[in-house]
Amino acid sequence: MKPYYVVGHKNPDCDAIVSAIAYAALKRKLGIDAEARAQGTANPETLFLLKKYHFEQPPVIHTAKCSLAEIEKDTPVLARPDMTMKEALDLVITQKNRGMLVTDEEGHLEGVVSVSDLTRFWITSEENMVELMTHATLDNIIKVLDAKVFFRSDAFSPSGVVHAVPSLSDNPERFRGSIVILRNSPDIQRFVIENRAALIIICGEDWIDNVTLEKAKEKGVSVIRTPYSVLDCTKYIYQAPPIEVVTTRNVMSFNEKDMVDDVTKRLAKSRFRSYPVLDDEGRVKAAISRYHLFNYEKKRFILVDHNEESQSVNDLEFGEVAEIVDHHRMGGIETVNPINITERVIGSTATIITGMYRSHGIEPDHDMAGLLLGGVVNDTLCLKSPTTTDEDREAATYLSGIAGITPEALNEEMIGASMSILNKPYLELLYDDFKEFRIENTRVGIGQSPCKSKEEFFRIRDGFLAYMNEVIVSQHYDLLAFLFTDPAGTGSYMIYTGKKAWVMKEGFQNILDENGFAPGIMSRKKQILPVIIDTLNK
Ligand SMILES: [Mn+2]
Repeated sequence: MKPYYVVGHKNPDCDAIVSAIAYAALKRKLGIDAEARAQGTANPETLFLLKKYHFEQPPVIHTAKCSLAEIEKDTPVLARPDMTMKEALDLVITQKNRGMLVTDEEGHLEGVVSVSDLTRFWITSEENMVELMTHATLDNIIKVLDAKVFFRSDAFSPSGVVHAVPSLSDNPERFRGSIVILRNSPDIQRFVIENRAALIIICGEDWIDNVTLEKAKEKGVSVIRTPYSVLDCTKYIYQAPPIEVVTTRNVMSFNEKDMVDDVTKRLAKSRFRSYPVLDDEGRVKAAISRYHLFNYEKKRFILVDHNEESQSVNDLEFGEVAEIVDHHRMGGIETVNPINITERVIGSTATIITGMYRSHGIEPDHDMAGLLLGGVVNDTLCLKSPTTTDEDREAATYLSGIAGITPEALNEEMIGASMSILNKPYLELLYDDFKEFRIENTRVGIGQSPCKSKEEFFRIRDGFLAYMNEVIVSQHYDLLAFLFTDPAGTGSYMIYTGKKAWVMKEGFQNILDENGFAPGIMSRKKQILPVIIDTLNK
């Protein structure tokens, strides 16, 4: 079974990362296999928090689709090219007729051998049988016949013709270079040796007279003895050639990184039963059949700090949403089965998760409490954002007690670690946290970023405003506004432009000070948008 993946939204903030880690840990404490994932790298203040409390950054997940590496497959039945067809048949039969993958010494795929490849010769023409047998080595023949060697000639090069139980009246020409299966009758043996057979195979008695053997050595004819009957011997000897002779090459194969849905499409055009799955070096890792592609276990997700598909893992429809824990507006996600949703009007998802620890009677340890506290203070601007509730404050007090640090002190440390807006390209700064609204016929865009100090704001203001003026022209906004918000939660510096810029000026005239600072203003949704709507409708 795959674990549940607990994952926050795209472009992850601190709350998204913290909630994923903390909720996955809680699930595991409750005996449920869960792992945190992230949709991107954590920002600098989150990385600081993770390091401070000894957590790893969650691995990044790119898609809800599964690759072949992530689904169940068959263990491949592997064979080397020099294996005899008999060994291959025996193996295939014990493996319930799955195909065999032929590889070189390093495991690189050379081709596929199916049961039909191994048995086709039974119904083929005599010519083909002869051709096939020219590939049989003496070692392979000895192996398939369990044979004992009386004499082996170094110059074994069979014509491919096999004779069984010849008679003295046969045409002597027939025996040159052939393999002859016979019983222990010295006169026949000598007759065949005299006519330069390549090999004689003695069935039955384990014995050859010295005179005959000397003659064989003299003429360069190999002599072996098998315990099998003539009938079995004739059957098995045709299974002596190595499987490389019947290997199908250039077969369709897949890389373990290929996505299941792509593979399914490609398989629809092909008719084999089983296909090799390779790594990047072309080495065989597994075998896959249609069964695996239509019956695989999908990835299951627990979404935290978001509930909208557009903010969630790519290709979410290929996975399953099992649960949602969030504090945003509902954005419509469809599920196959009923699921648990915890959707609260509250300052941070970390607060909700803290409540879940407590309701299960599990106290977060020192590090986990510090982590959760970081999530709460970061998402609520140190409990000063208008979205902050009593429950957030209470959770912060509780976590603060365990972690041994005040919310303010932790927030300060995180702000210290955060990236200065002066180091960000304007484009990133504008769009990293950007929301667009359409009010009547007015197109409004509002961006927001934490800003550590008044000095930073003054240094960036003019240049950034000029950039926003360019964006207004190219993107046709009627109003473009930006909030530089104090992460300690005192308020925001505001700049705005566009032909409807008067809306901001008029709407906030009683709030903005001479520096463009709006004390206590931190929320677009709760504090900016309502004013814009009111002012426009006046
Ligand atoms: Mn949040």
